Amino acid sequence: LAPFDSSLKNKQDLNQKDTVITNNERFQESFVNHVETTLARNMYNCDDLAAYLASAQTIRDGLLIDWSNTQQKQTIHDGKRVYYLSLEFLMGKAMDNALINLKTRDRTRDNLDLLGFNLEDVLSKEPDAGLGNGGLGRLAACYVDSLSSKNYSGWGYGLNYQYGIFKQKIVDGYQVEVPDYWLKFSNPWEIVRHEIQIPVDFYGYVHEEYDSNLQKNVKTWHGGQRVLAIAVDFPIPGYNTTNTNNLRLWNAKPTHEFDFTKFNSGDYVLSVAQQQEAESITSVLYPNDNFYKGKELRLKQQYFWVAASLHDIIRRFKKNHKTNWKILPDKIAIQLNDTHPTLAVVELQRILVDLEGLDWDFAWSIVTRVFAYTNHTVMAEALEKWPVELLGRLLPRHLEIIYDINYYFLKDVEHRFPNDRDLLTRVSIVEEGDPKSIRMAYLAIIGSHKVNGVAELHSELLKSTLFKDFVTIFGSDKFTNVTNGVTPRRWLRQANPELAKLISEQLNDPNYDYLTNLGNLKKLEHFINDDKFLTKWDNIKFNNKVRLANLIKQETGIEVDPTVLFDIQVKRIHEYKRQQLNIFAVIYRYLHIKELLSQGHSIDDIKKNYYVSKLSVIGGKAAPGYYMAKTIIHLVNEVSRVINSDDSIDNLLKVVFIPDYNVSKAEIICPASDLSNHISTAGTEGSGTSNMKFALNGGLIIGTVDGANVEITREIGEDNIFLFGNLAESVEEIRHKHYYEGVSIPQTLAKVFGAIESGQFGNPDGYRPLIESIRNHGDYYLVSDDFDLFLEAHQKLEQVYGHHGGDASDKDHLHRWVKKSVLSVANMGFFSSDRCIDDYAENIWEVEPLNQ
Ligand code: GPQ
Repeated sequence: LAPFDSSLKNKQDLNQKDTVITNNERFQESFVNHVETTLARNMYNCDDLAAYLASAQTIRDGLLIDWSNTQQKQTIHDGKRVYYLSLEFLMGKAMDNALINLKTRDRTRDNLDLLGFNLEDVLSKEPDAGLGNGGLGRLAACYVDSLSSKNYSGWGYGLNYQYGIFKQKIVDGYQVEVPDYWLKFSNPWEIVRHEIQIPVDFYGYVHEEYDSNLQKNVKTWHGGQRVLAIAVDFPIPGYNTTNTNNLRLWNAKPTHEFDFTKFNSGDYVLSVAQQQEAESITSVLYPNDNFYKGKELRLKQQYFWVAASLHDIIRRFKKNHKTNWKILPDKIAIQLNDTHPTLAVVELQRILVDLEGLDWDFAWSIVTRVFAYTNHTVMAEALEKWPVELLGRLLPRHLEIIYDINYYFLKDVEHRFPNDRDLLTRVSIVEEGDPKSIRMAYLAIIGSHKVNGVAELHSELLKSTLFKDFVTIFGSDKFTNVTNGVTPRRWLRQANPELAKLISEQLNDPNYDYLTNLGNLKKLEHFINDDKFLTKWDNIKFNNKVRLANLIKQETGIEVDPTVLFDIQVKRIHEYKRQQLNIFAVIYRYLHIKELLSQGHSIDDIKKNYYVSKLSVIGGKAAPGYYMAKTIIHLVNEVSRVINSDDSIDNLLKVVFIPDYNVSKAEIICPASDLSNHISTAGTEGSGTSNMKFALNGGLIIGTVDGANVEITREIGEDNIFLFGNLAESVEEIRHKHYYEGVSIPQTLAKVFGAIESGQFGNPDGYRPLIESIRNHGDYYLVSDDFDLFLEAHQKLEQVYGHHGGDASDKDHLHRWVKKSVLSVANMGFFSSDRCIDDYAENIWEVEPLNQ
């Protein structure tokens, strides 16, 4: 059996052949074959892990046919290609997604059954590919899925970290980080391309010499350390199409060129060890989210990745077009996912000028047409500013080029805006501070033809604040918006199979075509008064809550009641995302319930007149060095301990912190929410994407007027979302007031602070900085200002939810919440990442799909 048949040259041939994807016998044969050969085991000692590895190998074999056909087709077509450069790809598990996209999930389940395995058990053995921190990395993963599904020729380029985002353990209520060595078993999805080795240099010096041919001085960089980049490819299957793009991640390896003087100096072992250090470049993902930390190894990662990727891209270009540089921008579009890959701008200029001998201006006109830059945040602490000293030491020639780019840019600005020295200082790529540093966002803007934010409000804020001067200089057309989206294959079909199935039945769409035409969800509105449908819908939500209850039991030992309202906030822990606001409100609710009980109210009375029964779930990782975020995690865990062990409140309130929030857990959590929290201080969240995942799964949102909550509200209608809080336009003024007049703490919040300080949730000393940051240090995130508004929003939504599941004779009330849920889902079509990719393709990359 040869699953990969190189004679399958095109799709027509392919359709006539049986493959492991389409033929049961071939699947089973290949499975057994992989158990016996690839794994060197036999069917009698094949456990679930081995079954996972053998089925993954089998599916991969099938995938490779499409993958190799796609590459061939794209090469022959020779159209414009897109490259998405991202330092993070938060892929999660690959196998279930591959089965869904290849439409072979049911067949595989049956085949595994026959072989004596259960598909779910087998799938659960795959480790998450956690090569990202949060939203930015998961966005990149959704985008590569859509690039394939919408038939674009688009590759991702990133790093193949050996350690992805750490695993979070909770010990005595505190976060403890444990390294995640996700490659402990062989990775069946990776195709190591040992033949693709690209040397990448660091350090060294620049040599300048007169070139008599060119009749000018030329500069050559002589690197001091050389490392090899080895390509590792991951096929990315599209949904309902054979188009299978490539995600190319780099491994760092030592070169074969030994430094003999070192070796001959006697210490052979030390020399080998030093050589081996090269691999450390791709060993670990930096675990910071929305935060810049200027570490030398991180800058090395960035250049290593960018240099390898660009040389690979240029090599591919040259194969077809030799040195016909002027058509480069017609053949290549490169998207910079945040400023992390900004050195690519400099590297391309260096390749064209130093290595290919192009004239500076001609090279620069090519460079700026190739690149476009996506900004994901306006928060100052996230903006990359590399010290000149470090950059100059690691990449001496690149620093010179950056200075030249800056010189020509400022010269042009001065010419067009004479006598405005302040403007020149403000927009200079070089910040004359201590330390003197390079503003990467400015370099990215100057080196790109388009700059986009990730939601309307965010893109507007970029234009009016952070990048204001650049709008003046370049004009506003250069600055645009592409509101984020998520892939409905993973975030609906894979995460919520029951709901996806109900929708396919209801829309009379047995092929699930709506998953690539998400606007079709709109038709669900027709059934808004169909009681039978609403009941089915509601039952599915209940089943998903049971599934989450099981996960919670398994992870924390806590038993939760799936009939209560599930109120969820899962995302990275950040002061700006305001998990502290959430937990303070939970404490307030607890104190109030206790007070009502002490006044003689019964539990039933409280349920009827005050609060619905509720489970509050919080989950997320804190960056290891982020003290305040870790304090918030500790508080949540202590509050959980105290409330959950208080029998006097019955099931009125429970609190759970879910440890180690990751993509796989999100797939269980998102479908199970009645309500999810997206409550960042207005103006701070770029977009948010979990808001979309929750709403797409029929959960309602409590949120601030921030990020993509704005567009979600526009699409689903303001009756179907619970908005609260001060608006972005007031935030500056309020902060100003805090600064000059002090912060006024509402009585409600003061009660909460009092309880915490009394030691009700463990030793209060640890929480002091958290409370102080609000009470005495300016409350930068407006917790005090939004607290009562948050409580009010809860009261309002609980009036709607209160009747849910209540009096069955009152149908109107019974389904009031469920109708909002259906209306949300029906209007979420806009938030498919397919729409985003089409938008980028048309307005930024100027590429068209290569239809199958
Ligand atoms: N985002 Cl700057 C990250 O996940 N990490 C980062 O370092 C930065 C941004 C997020 C951002 O906070 C969310 O609002 C966005 O939805 C997400 O990027 C994708 O654009």
